[in-house]
Amino acid sequence: MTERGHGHMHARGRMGQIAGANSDHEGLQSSERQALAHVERNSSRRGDFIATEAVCASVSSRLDVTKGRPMTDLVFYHSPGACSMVVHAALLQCKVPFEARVCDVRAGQQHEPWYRAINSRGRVPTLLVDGEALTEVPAILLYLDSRFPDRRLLPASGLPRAQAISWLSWFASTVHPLFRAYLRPEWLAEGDAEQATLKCRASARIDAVLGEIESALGTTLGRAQLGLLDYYAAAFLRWSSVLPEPQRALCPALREYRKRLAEDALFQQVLDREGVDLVSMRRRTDP
Ligand SMILES: N[C@@H](CCC(=O)N[C@@H](CS)C(=O)NCC(=O)O)C(=O)O
Repeated sequence: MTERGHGHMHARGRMGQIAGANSDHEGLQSSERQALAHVERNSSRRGDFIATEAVCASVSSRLDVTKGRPMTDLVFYHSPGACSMVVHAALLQCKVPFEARVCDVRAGQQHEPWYRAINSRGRVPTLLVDGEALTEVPAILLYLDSRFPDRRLLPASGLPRAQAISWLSWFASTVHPLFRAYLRPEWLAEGDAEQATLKCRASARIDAVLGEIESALGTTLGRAQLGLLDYYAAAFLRWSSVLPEPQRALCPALREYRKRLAEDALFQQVLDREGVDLVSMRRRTDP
């Protein structure tokens, strides 16, 4: 694997391992040792664990607490089932160590001070690269693609590359905001009547974009080998489960596409790690 400009990656664990690691903290400064000791003491208490995540992120992204040597510089903040799923898929496709951390938007954690300190817009995903925040799905995907070119996240050059970026832009600038308007009408409209009108208009527009997605099946999307554009589309298919009928039911071609995504080996890892599926907004931990 080629990695442009980063030569210090080492194998490391998944979410929670920093908090759970019981080590001698060799190689850490005393303030870092104290921060990690605090996290270890409180690792079973979710609230404290989240409150200390910002502290932990900078330490954990630089040092392997079991060996005192540098580990991954990539810390990935995401929320289960959100648009961050596509970045999750990209990171797995890169086959590089990264630290996945949850900022649960359903629980409102994006508004909490510890997360605002990382991403002042209060949105997921955020990728910390050596402690520096990178936001916006297309930018993160392009960054990963240019840093790990051998992983072929996107076409390497020319028109195919530009066309793939065009789709990423359309998803981020058009499709995502339509779903946002439907799911969070209070964002743009006040009062029940205005919000109902907005939802109605958004759902009509969503119908049109779902139609475009369907038309692209077999060409840009849903090819023999699924890729990043498909993993981005997966979030929209998932969110479609809250639309009114008949949109919610999805046309047969989109249902089949969603089934393929759910069975795709790489994307299945994302769904399992996040504890969600594609046919509803439920989480596997929901009662
Ligand atoms: N343009 C942003 C949109 C990010 C975004 O809106 N993410 C949603 C989750 S899918 C979020 O963080 N929502 C929290 C909120 O709106 O408070 C991107 O492409 O990354």
